[in-house]
Amino acid sequence: MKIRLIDPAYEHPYISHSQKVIKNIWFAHLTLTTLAALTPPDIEVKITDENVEPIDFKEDVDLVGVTGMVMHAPRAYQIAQKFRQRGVPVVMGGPHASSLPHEAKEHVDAVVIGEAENLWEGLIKDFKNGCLKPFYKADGFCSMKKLPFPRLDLLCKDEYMTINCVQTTRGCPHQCDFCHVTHFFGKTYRCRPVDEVIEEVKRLEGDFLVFIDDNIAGNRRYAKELFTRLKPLKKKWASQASMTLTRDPELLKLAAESGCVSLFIGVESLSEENLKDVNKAFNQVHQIEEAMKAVHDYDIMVVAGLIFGLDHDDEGVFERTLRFCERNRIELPSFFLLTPLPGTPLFERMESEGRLLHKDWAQYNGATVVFKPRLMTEETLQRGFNWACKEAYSWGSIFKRVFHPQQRFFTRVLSNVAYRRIAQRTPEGYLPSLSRILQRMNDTIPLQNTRDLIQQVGVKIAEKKLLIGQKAADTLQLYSVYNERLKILFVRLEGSIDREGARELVKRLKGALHVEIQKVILDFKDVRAFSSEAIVLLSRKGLLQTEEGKLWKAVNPPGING
Ligand code: B12
Ligand code: SF4
Repeated sequence: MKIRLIDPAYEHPYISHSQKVIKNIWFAHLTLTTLAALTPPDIEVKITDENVEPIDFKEDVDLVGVTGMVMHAPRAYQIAQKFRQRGVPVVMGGPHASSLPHEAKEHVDAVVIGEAENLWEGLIKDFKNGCLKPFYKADGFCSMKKLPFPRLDLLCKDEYMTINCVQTTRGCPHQCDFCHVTHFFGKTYRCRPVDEVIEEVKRLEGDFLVFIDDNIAGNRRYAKELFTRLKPLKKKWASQASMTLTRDPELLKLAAESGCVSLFIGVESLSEENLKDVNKAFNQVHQIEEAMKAVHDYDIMVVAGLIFGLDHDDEGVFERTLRFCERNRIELPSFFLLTPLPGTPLFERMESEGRLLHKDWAQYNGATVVFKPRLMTEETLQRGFNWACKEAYSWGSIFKRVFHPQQRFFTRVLSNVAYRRIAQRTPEGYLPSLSRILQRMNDTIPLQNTRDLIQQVGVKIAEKKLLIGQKAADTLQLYSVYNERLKILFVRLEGSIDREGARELVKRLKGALHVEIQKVILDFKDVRAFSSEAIVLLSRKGLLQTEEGKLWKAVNPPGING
């Protein structure tokens, strides 16, 4: 019996990678090599990764297995159709088929839902006996002990940057709303026995490998043991981890000592509200810069995953995020557009809010807007994203991020050059017209004179037992968000306002006036102290008026709710 396992290619004018790029940055995932290893030895099994070699649709095979993420689904269905037309049965599994098994079943003969470890052999038996079932659903999660080593020998090894991929854990202890991992694995985090991982690593040729885990440090005790055991092997490795890894200096040190050279870290957003919205508040915004520095201190490169299009992202997000990457010398900024993947809580929310633009899965690729963003139009989000992708890999930005006296200088430059090739194919974008204004609006205003500040009094004291005897904050922080759909600029003020601060605020607000802005709402709720001169000035300029219908509208101005 002959089985052909297929990984569909993704055909897209600028997202698909050329052979050259695949060779520079791509590593083979472990899906089909794992499945091949689970196949009984009396069966001839072969793999085609369509990204690197064409499929032979005329091949003499008995059964075809297709995998695929959401974006690959339409191509997977085409492939299935071609084989089925010839009478060759097709089985589909993987992230997409597991999320939407009934949709998949319309295109294939059998669907595997979830992990294949406990199902594949039985499925093959059923096939041999002519009683293939329509669905095979994993009943719980498989044991991580004694997993067969993936059949890396079946890959065209020279077509990838590396085929040295190893998985040490499955799942993730977190549950971010946009992520497919917890949906697929439930809230489990399973670790393979360290001995088995070490054995697998020892068998790899060459000195570089990728741990394809979703979060290699999800269990710190396990990770510490693994890294300690890796040290003597003197390999170099790359992987993915959540930011929580950076909070354990011992773990980070061990990672570096065991050969870690690069980590993909899901930073996702620089907005606390965004992170809270998607259940990722464990990424603490005020700690991000420190976290990046901690990783760099060990000469580990950072590939930072950053998402655009979250509900609190306005037109300023693109420039703000790119400047953050430059300031923190992020080696490889990796921007994604928020993508509601079927099966995730994000998908359910977007669908119930009627915000999905369509269900053309091929467009669910992380680089195409497929939903209605909250604070901007689809077009602004798409163009801003394109701008950020291109701009991040302009020579100017590469220079700012990469030219500093740390190790691995050439690796940093070469990987940026490879990413630049991809970025250059992105269609033209533009920086939204209000971006500069929004950057400037949010700069902190330092206080000049704290002597005559009057603490806010009244209801606040009674309600919050705040302020009496407290020192006033010595800065004024502005949090400005523009809603392109409503054409309103919201400015939340926090800290203290003296006369100079009020002047600067007036200047900035006047400077911010733009044809696009039809109203500015100023929220004074979090202002702890004003000087009387500041109140006079703000009032004279009309910034404390609370009436509707005016260009400026104050919410919680001093002396009313304060
Ligand atoms: C390595 C990896 C990558 C590599 C892939 C390199 C490559 N050559 O493709 C990189 C980093 C480049 C990558 C990129 C992307 N990835 Co990725 N990636 C992974 C990761 C971490 C591991 C994949 C792996 O090897 N798993 C190990 C194998 C053993 O598990 P498995 O694939 O699930 O297979 C098992 C079962 O599903 C089942 N099975 C699977 N297929 C089939 C087929 C048959 C016939 C049968 C019977 C069974 C079966 O059996 C296997 C054994 O149990 C997964 C997360 C994960 N834990 O799987 C994400 C993941 C697959 N990626 C994901 C995404 C979204 C992407 C991107 C689209 C991100 C983006 N926005 O750009 C891109 C797309 C790239 C592309 N063009 O294909 C999502 C997919 C979600 C979805 N529902 O589509 C995942 C699940 C991660 C996540 N956070 O949600 N990725
Ligand atoms: S930390 Fe990463 S892998 Fe874990 S649930 Fe969140 S996005 Fe997914």
